[in-house]
Amino acid sequence: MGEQTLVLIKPDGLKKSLTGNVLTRLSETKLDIIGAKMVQVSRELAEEHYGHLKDKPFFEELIKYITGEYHKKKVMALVYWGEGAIKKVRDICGSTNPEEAEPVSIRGAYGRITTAGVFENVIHASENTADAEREIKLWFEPDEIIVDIYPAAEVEETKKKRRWA
Ligand code: IDP
Ligand code: MG
Repeated sequence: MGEQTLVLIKPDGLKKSLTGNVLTRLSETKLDIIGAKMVQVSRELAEEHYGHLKDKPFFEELIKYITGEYHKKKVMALVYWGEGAIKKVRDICGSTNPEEAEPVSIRGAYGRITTAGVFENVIHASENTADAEREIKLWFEPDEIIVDIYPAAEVEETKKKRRWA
């Protein structure tokens, strides 16, 4: 059965021009990309995404890292879809701590630990199906994903939005 997972190329990955390398590594999984976009991460989005780590001593540094304070103020967000997507992507990412990650994994090859103690590990990938659902719904609107992975409803909206002038 197909499943989906959220991938973020974090600000250090973009600053180090690793987008191509990371996408090439992920293409080994033969999974489908069903959503992709660049995002400037607000503090609000960062705190929501990493809400489960709020009590950790590195939380404030982590928020600064993911909002791009140390690199570029952008991340690339992707949804990968296919059989065993969550595990396949996590395996290629490697361990959370880049010093403990397999040298040939993305984090092992490109990650580092800063002197402030942040694990700059290039990539985020959902850990399980519940996290994947929460994270994909946080980062993407239904119409930004080309497969109907979760139920969505049509709603009447009067919110202002920008169009090309
Ligand atoms: P994961 O990204 O492998 O799922 P999580 O425990 O969910 O790991 O942590 C989210 C992010 O927070 C990590 O990717 C890493 O950037 C950072 N992080 C996690 N643990 C530590 C730590 O012990 N020190 C510093 N940063 C950490
Ligand atoms: Mg995690």
